[in-house]
Amino acid sequence: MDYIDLRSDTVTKPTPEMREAMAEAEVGDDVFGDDPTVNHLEELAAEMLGKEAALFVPSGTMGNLIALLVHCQRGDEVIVGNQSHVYLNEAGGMSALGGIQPCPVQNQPDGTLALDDISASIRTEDVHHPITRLICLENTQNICGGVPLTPEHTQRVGELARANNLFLHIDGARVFNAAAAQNISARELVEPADSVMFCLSKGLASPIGSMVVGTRKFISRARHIRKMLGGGMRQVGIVAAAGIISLEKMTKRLGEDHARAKKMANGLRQVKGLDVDADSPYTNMVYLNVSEDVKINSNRIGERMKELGVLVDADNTRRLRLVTHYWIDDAAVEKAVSAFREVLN
Ligand code: TLP
Repeated sequence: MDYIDLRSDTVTKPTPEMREAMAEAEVGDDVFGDDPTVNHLEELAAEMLGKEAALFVPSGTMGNLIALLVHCQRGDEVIVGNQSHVYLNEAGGMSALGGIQPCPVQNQPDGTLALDDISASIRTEDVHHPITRLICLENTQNICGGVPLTPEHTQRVGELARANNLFLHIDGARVFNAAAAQNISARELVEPADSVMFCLSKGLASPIGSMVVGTRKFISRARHIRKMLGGGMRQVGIVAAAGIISLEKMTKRLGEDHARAKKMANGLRQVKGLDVDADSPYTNMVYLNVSEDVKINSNRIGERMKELGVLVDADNTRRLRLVTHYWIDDAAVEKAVSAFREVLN
């Protein structure tokens, strides 16, 4: 059965054009720097993000970890959102593998970190204190609704970082969604950042892979750490070929996913028993709650939806996130809304 899969945009399978490019990709040993397709992808990513250099990495999690390991020494502290992926969903890698301590600051409902909160979290010079080294932003901010951070906010955080001799890293897993939603370039959005990680394997539909971008010096250190983590890959142009299509083509169509998320949210607002968040969606994520008066639990909702051909990521809470992507067309949106209506009746 071909499911309508709304669990995440990570589920996107490669497009037929990607599969063709992958089959025909020119390859070489990328650890030797010999893979022309990877080299092309890295140049393209650096160019599009307005940074000097880029590195192809297996996952967003490894990309964020590499960036943190380049910027920080053991015992350093990183200011992160308390709802950020790097803090909540990366298996504690920064502490376990880097000896880096996260300093969580509350994410505001709009995904931002309040400048006063950041300032208050920067350690003073004191023999007792860890050294604050880095501020980490997430754009789009996933848990806060897939909300895009504005270039103005990013600029202000960048200024604060510079004034305090700190680095700024952006977890831009979905930075092209953030750019599309605000009708600006990703390059403009990440201008104040020293490093950015973004994913090819989410809304950009590649099967695998993320990119880390920054200065040449930063990327050369990052390449070393990628090897240390076991992320040096060989004839990986096979995968990078899809990444090139992600950057050249898929970045231009994300508005369609955002429009379909809106259409889905509007449809679900008519379904009794579902409370779609007031401002949802900002990009490709619809966030909603199952109302308290619905007696069936969310696990059961997930099972029933699956029987009707729709996959949703339902755990035991009443909160649901539905994500649109390349493989969700208008008919899929309509089918998903009617499946919810049937299950909740
Ligand atoms: N996010 C996944 C899950 O891990 C939650 C998802 O379905 O949204 N940064 C952000 C903001 C992310 O949302 C994710 C993945 C990552 C980093 C990690 O990327 P991968 O999965 O490639 O390691």
